[in-house]
Amino acid sequence: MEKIIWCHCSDAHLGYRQYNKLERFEDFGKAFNTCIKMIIEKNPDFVIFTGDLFEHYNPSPPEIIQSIGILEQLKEKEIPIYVISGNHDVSYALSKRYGGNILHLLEEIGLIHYLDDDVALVQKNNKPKALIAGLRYYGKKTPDKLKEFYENNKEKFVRSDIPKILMLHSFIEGTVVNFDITPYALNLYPFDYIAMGHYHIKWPSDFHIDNNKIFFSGATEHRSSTEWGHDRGFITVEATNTGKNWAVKPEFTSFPVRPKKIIFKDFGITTADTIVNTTKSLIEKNDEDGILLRIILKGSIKTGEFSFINTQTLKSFSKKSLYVDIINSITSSSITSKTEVSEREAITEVLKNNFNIKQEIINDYIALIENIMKISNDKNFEKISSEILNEFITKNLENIEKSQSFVELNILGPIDPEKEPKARQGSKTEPKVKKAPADKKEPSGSTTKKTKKSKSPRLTSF
Ligand SMILES: [Mn+2]
Repeated sequence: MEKIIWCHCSDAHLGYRQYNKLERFEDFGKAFNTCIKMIIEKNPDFVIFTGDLFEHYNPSPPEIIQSIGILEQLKEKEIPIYVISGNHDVSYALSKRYGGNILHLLEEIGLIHYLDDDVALVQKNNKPKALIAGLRYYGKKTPDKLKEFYENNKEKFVRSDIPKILMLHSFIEGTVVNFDITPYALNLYPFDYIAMGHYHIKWPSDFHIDNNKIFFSGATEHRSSTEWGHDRGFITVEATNTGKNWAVKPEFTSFPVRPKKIIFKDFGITTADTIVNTTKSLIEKNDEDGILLRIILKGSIKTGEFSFINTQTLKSFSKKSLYVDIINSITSSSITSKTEVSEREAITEVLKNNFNIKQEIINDYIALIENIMKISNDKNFEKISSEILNEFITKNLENIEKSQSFVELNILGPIDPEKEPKARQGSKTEPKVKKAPADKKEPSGSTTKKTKKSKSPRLTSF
């Protein structure tokens, strides 16, 4: 029986200089390079890449050089790669004004096949291998644009002698709350495999669901801390002709990236001294060569106590980590910082996004706390819930640490993917870092985000 094999990867975000660190720029290159090298080992007929090759739509020369060095390896092995744009790597307004973009450049020098609302017939030794449709990023307009695109190209999709693939850079229902298109809408089209990008986590978590044809490979590095703990990798798809259509068998291959670690500490009501001393020992205990360390501090400082926590001082306790991010959610107990409603929302976010717990179970959990509040006559929702939750989190962290991955505990507010920051914002190559002497560990004061109380919502960027 004839078999066709392809690999699917996505969201390399080349050029992302996270935390203003050159090492992070290199990390994103290394991750994508590892991905391509491992793909070559699979010897696929072709590769598909579902958007956000670059972090910026106007990549700098080093970023372009990096991408060429990686993609050249596929060209050497004569493995074609089909690429669509994402919301990061192409500005359609500028592309229109200049008559082209960075993906056109890579196509011009023969490194990629750029599908911009286009259909390509993949051929190997003059033999057709697959039909690939690739859409540009349309966000909420995806359902309409896909319909229009399909109508315009209908006659091409009649054949069934080769697998038919659709590439999209969109959120689907089941990944984020604010999705662009439903699996139901996608399944109306006669594609054998729907390759998705934009959501940075492998989806579905179980690839062996019957009749599913929609897959996200996830990003090749962790772009946001909300992705920490999720494997980085690519999908290898084996398609076999059943006579009527093509049956696909996807398999996920993961590869290592820079290790990350997240620590959550709820102090309850305490003093600033305790917070500083405990955090110091927490950092010293978890400090490891080259890791990204994220520390989330929660609790409140006793009324009347000195209540200023200097996150720069806390960061300086780390000697080995590449970067320490401290999320200071410590409040002063004289101020009621959160309403009961926002506490319930915060807990819902933690359970839903980090532990994949269903809404109904969360509702039960919140009802349970409310019952305890009634019985114990304690009106402090935050105190009761964090006691229960902390035990849960501690247990989970142990399990997760064993498997060398870590969870993000999103306690700071609801995730709103709509409010993603503009691609270019703040991540421009800062001369500050370049000038800093190599032995200087931390350009002081430059990158600290001062988290004011616990109100500021955490953003998930894709
Ligand atoms: Mn992305």
